[in-house]
This record gives sequence, C-alpha cells and structure tokens, in this order.
Amino acid sequence: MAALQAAAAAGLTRIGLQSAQAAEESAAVDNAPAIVVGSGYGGAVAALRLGQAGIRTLVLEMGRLWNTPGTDGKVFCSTAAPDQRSMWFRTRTEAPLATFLWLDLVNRDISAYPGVLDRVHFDHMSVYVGRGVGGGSLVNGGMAVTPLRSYFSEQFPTVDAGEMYHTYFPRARSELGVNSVDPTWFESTEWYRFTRTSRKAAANAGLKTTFVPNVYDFGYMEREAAGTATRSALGQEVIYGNNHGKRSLDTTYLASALGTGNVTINTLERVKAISRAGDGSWVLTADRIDNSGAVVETKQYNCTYLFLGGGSVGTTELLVRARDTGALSALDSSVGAGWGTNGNTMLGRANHIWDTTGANQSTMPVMGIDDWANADNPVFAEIAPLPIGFETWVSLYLAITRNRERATFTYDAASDGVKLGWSAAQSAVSVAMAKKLFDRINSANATIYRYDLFGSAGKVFADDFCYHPLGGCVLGKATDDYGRVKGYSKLYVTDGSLVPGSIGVNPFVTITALAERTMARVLVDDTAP
Ligand code: FAE
Repeated sequence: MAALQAAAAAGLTRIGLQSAQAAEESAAVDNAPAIVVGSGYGGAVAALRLGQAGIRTLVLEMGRLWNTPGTDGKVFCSTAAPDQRSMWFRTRTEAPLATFLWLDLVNRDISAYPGVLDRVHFDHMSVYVGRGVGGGSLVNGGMAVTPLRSYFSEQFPTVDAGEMYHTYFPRARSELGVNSVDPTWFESTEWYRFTRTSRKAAANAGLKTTFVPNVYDFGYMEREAAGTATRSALGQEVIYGNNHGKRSLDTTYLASALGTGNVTINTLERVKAISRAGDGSWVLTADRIDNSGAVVETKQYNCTYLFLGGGSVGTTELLVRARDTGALSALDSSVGAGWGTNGNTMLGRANHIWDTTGANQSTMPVMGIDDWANADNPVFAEIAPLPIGFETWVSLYLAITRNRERATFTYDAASDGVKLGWSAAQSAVSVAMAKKLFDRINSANATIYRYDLFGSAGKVFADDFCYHPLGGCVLGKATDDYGRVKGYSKLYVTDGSLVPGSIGVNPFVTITALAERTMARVLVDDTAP
C-alpha cells in the first residue's frame, strides 16, 4: 500500500516500487518482459505471480488509481450523493435502480470524469464494470462465492476439479481475504434486517437460503455498527467505491504485486491495439488520457509475454479487433463467442407493512436463496440491499439463473469497436426463470412485485443490464486449457472472458482461481530459460 499511497500523493500515473535495475531499464523505454492489460482479478493475479517470479512486469490500466481524497476528504462518493467520481465519463449517473416510486430520484447530473463505475452499452444489454486500479473489485458487492463443484465441472469439463477445489480456490480465497459475517451478530443487527425479512419470505415458500462469504472485513463492519469506525458498508457506499472496510484488489493482490519491486502500473492508459512484431514480440498501442478524456499521448509498448486481463468485454474487444483487422488473423474463429450474462436479472418484491426491511441496510450482501438444485428451474438469488436510508418495504434481489443463451461479439469497422449480438429474447429466458422462483415466493407470502424501480414504464425485471459479463474468449475454445490464446505463443487470457457465459454464482472467486491455475502452469512451462 505504501507505493500506492506515495504515488497518489504525488499525483503520478505510473506506480511502482521498482528495483534499481528495473527503474534504470524502464525509465525511458516503454517495454517490459511482461505486460498485463487491466488490473481487475485476472490482471492482478498475473501481475503478482509474474512479479514474484522475478519478471519485470508493466500493468496498463485505463482507469485511475483510487487513492486521492477529493475536497470532501473522501476517495469515493456514496451511492446517495454521487458526483463526478461515480461514473466513467458521464454527465448523468446511470444507476441500476433507475427510479423509486416511478420517480427519477436516484440519478444525478455530474461532470464528465474518469469515474469508477462504467456502464457499457450494447444494443440489448448493458454491462456494468469497474474502472481503476482494482477493476471490478472497486465497485462490486464483495460476495466471494465458490461455485458448486458439479456445475463447475459441467462448465469446465477439461479442468481438473480436484486440483481447483484443493489448491486454486483455497489459494484465491486466502489471497482475496475472504471472511464471513458472524451469524450471531447477523441475527441481531438492524443492518441485516432486510436479509432476514427476505429469508423468512423464502422459507415460507419452502426455499433454502445460504450464507455467502465476502471480502468486506466484517470485524470492521461491526465496529461501524458500534460507532467506533467510519462508516462505509453502513454508510451507503458500494457501487461507486468503498472508502473503508473492503479488501479490494489494490489492498490485496496488487499491493503484494507492487511489493515485489518488479511490477509497475500505468494508469489512465487504454490499450487500443495489439499486434506482433517480426521478432515474435508483442506490440501494444495505448492512448493515455487526461481527466477530461482527451488523448494526451499515444504510446507504443513492446513485450515478450502478454497477459490480457481487461475483463470479458475489454479483452474480447481487443482480440476481436485484432483478428478482424488482420493484425492477428490466426486467432481462432471462436474468439468473440460464448458470451453470457450469468443469467443476471434484478427485481424487487413489496413486503407487507409488518415485514419491514429497515432504514439501515449494509451494502454488502451476505445471503442467497439457493434453488440451483431444482433441475426444472435452477436459480441462485442474492438478497441485495436497498440502502437509501428510509424504510421502503422493498426486498431486492439479483437472480443468477441458468440461462443457456450465448452471444457473440463482432467487429464494427465504423466505430472500430465491437457489437454484441445479445437479443431481448435471450434476456427473457433469465426473466422467465427468475419469475418462476419469485412467483412461488410471492404466492406463499401473498405479496407482489415492485413496479416502480426500473424506470417509469413499470418494469418489474431489470433485463437490460448485467453485473456478471462472462465469456468471449472461452477456456478450451479460443484458448487452450490454461488460457493460452490459440494461434499465437506467449499470449494469455486470465480474466472473466474464459468463463463460458455462466458459473451459477457471483464470479470473481472463480476468475481469480482460474487465473492462479494459469499462472502456476505458465510460469513453470512457458518462461523457463
Ligand atoms: P475486471 O475486474 O472487470 O477488470 C478489468 C480491468 O481492465 C478494469 O480495471 C478495466 O478498466 C481494465 N481495462 C479494460 N479494457 C482495458 C484496455 N483496453 N486497456 C487498459 N485497461 C483496460 O475483469 N462478482 C462477485 O463475484 N461478487 C459480487 O458481489 C459482485 N458484485 C458486483 C457488483 C457490481 C456493481 C459489478 C459491476 C460487478 C459485480 N461482480 C461481482 C462482478 C465482478 O466484479 C466481475 O466478475 C469481475 O470484476 C471480473 O473480473 P475480471 O478480471 O474479468
């Protein structure tokens, strides 16, 4: 953390604790033996393991380093009072919950700035992603869930599940700082009344609920509740960043990566193109932007080993562009394919007047309704908070459904970007599955859905955005079984694009564990002298 803090204080966009030799080599020349694109889960694991192996590594991240307090003394703004820090170059926030009582009370006008949460729009689906050093870990709900082994094996038939569940999942959980809420405190605190109310409604329908671990420090949260620590999860902070309590990647993997002395992170640099030089090394073109979004420099980098950790959307876009512009024409035809939303659908239910959810709600979810074993309609629904500071009687959920629909990214020459072939009908599959489960809950409790949360048209199910973009460069299809991209050597994918569209639970533990597995293999097999 010392390196991150010092860099922030100095206003630097280049962060590192380099060894003297590395500093000398990299002062003028923009190259490194290894480059990692993106600093989310996949990128952070790659950076740490490369750094530990003594390989000088440069991480290129398009977002900011989030460590500099604004004029209010805080690094991040809260969901209740969003400002320019909230969203990536927007003039108005685009929160998932668009309305309350059909009124546009949630979103605010802001000035354009490289804020921490982005919503990437495609024709029938938009994707929320984190921007900054730490990627999605800066904005997510911290739910650290290991998938059901049987479903993992179904999704990754060629991966040794025994090795994953004995070695790489435990390694990922340990490095991420996963912990669990104290059940006694959970049962008594006002901050989780909303969860207990949803649990009761599920139980009335004969449905099972399960505690879910998290990377938020629950010891810290208890101190927040006791009034002895500054509030973050209990202070309406989450999707625009947490000022305290959360073990985001900048405090775990990336801090350790910088600590090796071999890793440097350049921020506000967006990789636009990758190609291969005549000598087989990788060439990257990156735009460095300023706080207004203007490109202030276009840089070229060169490396021997290239690791792509730009996330499902970021990495897939880079590879689809490279293949379809001819820069890397040997990439497999499956690059771009196999993308899904993890079956995401958000919805709210209206509780009876006596079933309060509480004005005080922790922003960190700790429980899910687990009906995944229901072969007719597998759904795992996270019990989500609605932390707006007054009683709403709303139970909110993010349902993860077993939607088998997949889409493909295609290159769009006009915009030099990608289009996503996801249709409204494909979202309707997730909605139908979520509805089947929540109709059961409503019927058992004589309750109804909320019609006021997702726009003025009375939409019940938020079917036009997702939090869990997965796929686009699927393991074993676009890559070999370890994330080595087919068609080229020394090119790797380590992020959520490897997961084939669905994993049945919140995905970052899986992404981290797969990246650990890739790095363990690659560092032994591919970098030996
Ligand atoms: P990701 O974390 O998205 O990192 C990619 C990084 O690469 C970002 O920092 C980008 O800015 C950067 N980047 C992309 N393209 C470029 C480029 N061309 N040049 C330079 N940099 C680039 O990827 N998951 C859970 O497991 N539990 C949760 O509770 C949970 N809650 C969520 C809540 C929200 C609001 C959101 C948005 C997501 C949530 N997720 C949750 C999903 C989780 O954050 C996501 O699966 C991971 O962050 C994906 O990790 P990747 O390494 O694939």
